[in-house]
Formats: sequence, structure tokens, C-alpha cells
Amino acid sequence: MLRFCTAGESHGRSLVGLIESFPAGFEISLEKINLQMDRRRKGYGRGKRMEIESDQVTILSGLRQGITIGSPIACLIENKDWTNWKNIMDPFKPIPSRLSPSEKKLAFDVTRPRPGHADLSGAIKYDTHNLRNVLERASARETAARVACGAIARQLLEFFDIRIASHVVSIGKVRLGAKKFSFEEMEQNSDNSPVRCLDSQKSKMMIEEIRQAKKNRDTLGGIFEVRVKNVPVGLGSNAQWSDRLDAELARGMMSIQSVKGVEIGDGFASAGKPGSIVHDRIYRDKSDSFKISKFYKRTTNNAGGVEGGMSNGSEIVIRAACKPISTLMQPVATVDLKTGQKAEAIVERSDVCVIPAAAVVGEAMAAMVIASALTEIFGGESRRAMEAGFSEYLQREF
Ligand code: EPS
Repeated sequence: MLRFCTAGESHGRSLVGLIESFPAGFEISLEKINLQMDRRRKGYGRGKRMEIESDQVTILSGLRQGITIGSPIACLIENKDWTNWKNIMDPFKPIPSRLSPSEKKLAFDVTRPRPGHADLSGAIKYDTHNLRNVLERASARETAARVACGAIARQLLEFFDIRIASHVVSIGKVRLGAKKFSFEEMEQNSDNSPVRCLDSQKSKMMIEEIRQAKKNRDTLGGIFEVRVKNVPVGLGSNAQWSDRLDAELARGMMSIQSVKGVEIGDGFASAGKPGSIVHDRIYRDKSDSFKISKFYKRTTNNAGGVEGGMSNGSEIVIRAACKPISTLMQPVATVDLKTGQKAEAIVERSDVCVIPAAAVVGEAMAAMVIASALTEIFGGESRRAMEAGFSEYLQREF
């Protein structure tokens, strides 16, 4: 099983991602990692921070000559913005007595929790009135480290021809219609739209929606979809709640900042339809090779590629709904922790809409979950061991 965790404050020196139990023998390209980092930084609706950061990854450990060696892989992403925050965020040095007015504000004027943010619960939990101690880690900046780790997991998946793509289904009230898009369309075209939407008309409408929200000093949520292709049958398990693949995927998506809902396949819509319509009919495709994952097929994919907690060989389809970002550039009612009096919530530099970037983070989380499930079945020590197990499984007559 792969494990990964991240460290780093949004305006600290840097972010770190750490993957444990990554099998040895996989070739990793730094260029491919940085490509994913670049995708996360983009998207219409992002704030000024993304113009400051380059989000280039340095690999600190776990690789030699571009090949994994079975030891923990540590990724470092420096925060370029750190130079502006040194006085406030230094791990040891006290905050200097002489600060610029804007630094003073960022350091001390942080006692008015934003509704919808981690601010208030974190303040109570960590016993602090300085919300910076909470918000720095709650920030979605942390997802840069996730994407670095996901980009490594993704290269393991690519070795087994497992691919991941995403697109944006809705932003604010603009929603993609019933039109279906193939995996290849998603893979090739989503990045061409500034909002990662595959319908050019809807793309324009989404951009306009974001533009309006910015003008109104508001923020917007939306829905993104992640799909995974060529996942072999049987990843995850029906046997234990904690090993179910859909549960792991949902957990991965739900953990992304601002996600409030996750569905697999037809998800919430299937709750309102009869079973005779919902369940994907099985047939045997004689024309195809004897590959286990190709031989038995479904006429539809309402299940979104998971049945009974296990992958069923169909494309895995996950959708996640994100609430609008809770940092608003307009007054939102709250209470000042310093005085206990009514106040307006703090305003920090932020984004208007993050759905295009959140979809890239969703891809990274899917990559980690699927790669982890794959190592669970086919062995986590070395590429050769995994390869042997994988090809035996796929060639097995059934
Ligand atoms: C982000 C960096 C942050 C925010 C955003 C995501 O930078 P800053 O707070 O310095 O402007 O732009 O974070 C949030 C949306 C949030 O809620 O914290 C990034 O790198 O993705």
C-alpha cells in the first residue's frame, strides 16, 4: 500500500510531499512531474499568487539516476512568496517590532474568522486567537504537494497503461449539458480551455460567470469530473469496508479543500431511478483478447467503474462538487475573537474560482488511490514483481 503525506504552510519556506512504499525500479521523469504542477497553477479565476509561484519540484530522496529505489520519495516545492513572508512566518525568529503596515495586518489582524473556512474550528481546537496558525495549513496551497506526489504515482500507472483525465462539469450556475465526452477528448482537449471545459460555448459562459463574480467581489464553486481508464478488474475489495475502492476514491476527493460532495458514476441521480434502468448489463465480448479486463463488458457505465467496492474494468468516473471559496472580498458577518464583538471576516488574497485547478488535484488523488490499490494486489516491492503479477492476471483464462 502506498502512503503519502504533505507538510508546509501556504506562506512558509516550502511545501513537502512524501510517498512511502513506492516500488523500486520505476523510471520517473521530473519533466512529467512539473507538467502536472503547471496544470494545477493554471485556470481562469486564479489569484495573483499563481503569478508569483513557479511550482518547480526538487526530488530530495527515493530516486537514483531517475529510477525509484524503494525508499521514501520526498518532493520539495519552494514557495517563491516566502521572501515576502519571512518576517511573519519564520519558524524561530520572533516577529520583528518594525513591520510594514501590510505585514502588520497579515501578522496580527487575523482574529475575525471567515464563515466556511477552517478558521474558527481550528482556532478553538489549537487554542489560538491568531487565525494565521490555522489558515496557513488549511489553505489549498497544500495541494501543490499532492499534485507532485500524484504525478509520481501517475507514472507508475502509465507503465501499466492506466490513464487519468479530468474536465470541469460546472462553474456557478453554468453547467455542461447531457453531451457525453470520450476519455480521449478529455485527455487531449480539457487543458485547451481556460476553465478546462470541453464545450467551447459553455467555456465562454463559465469565464463570464467568473468575471462577474470577481466584479461582485464574490466567489464561485462548481463540479469537476475525473476518469480513470484501463483499470484492471478487482482493485479494492468487497470484503472489508476500509478496503473498498469507491470509499478510498471518495475519501481522496473529499479531502480536497472546498469539496463538499462526491459521487461515483451515476451517483445521486441513480437514487431516483429503478434498478432495471440503473444496473449496467453484462456481456461477453468474444472479439476481444483474453484480457480479463476486456473480455467481460458492460453495455453502460452507470456504476462508474466500481461494483461491490471493486473496479469492474469499466472507466472509473468520479465527480466532486466544490463549494465557493470562503475568502470573500466583501464584508461577511462574523465575530472578532479579540473583542467578542460583531465584525467583518478577514480578507486575504485568494482566488475567485478554483474548479479547473481542483480537477487537476482530483486527478492526483485518483492516481494515488489507484496506484496504491494496484501495489496492494500486485506487490509493492519492485517493478518486475508487479509486472509479473499484472501480466499473469491479465492473461489468465477465465
Ligand atoms: C493557492 C495558493 C493560495 C491561494 C489559494 C490556493 O495563495 P495565497 O493565499 O497566498 O493567495 O491562492 O488558496 C485558497 C484558495 C485557500 O482557500 O486557501 C495555491 O497554490 O493553489
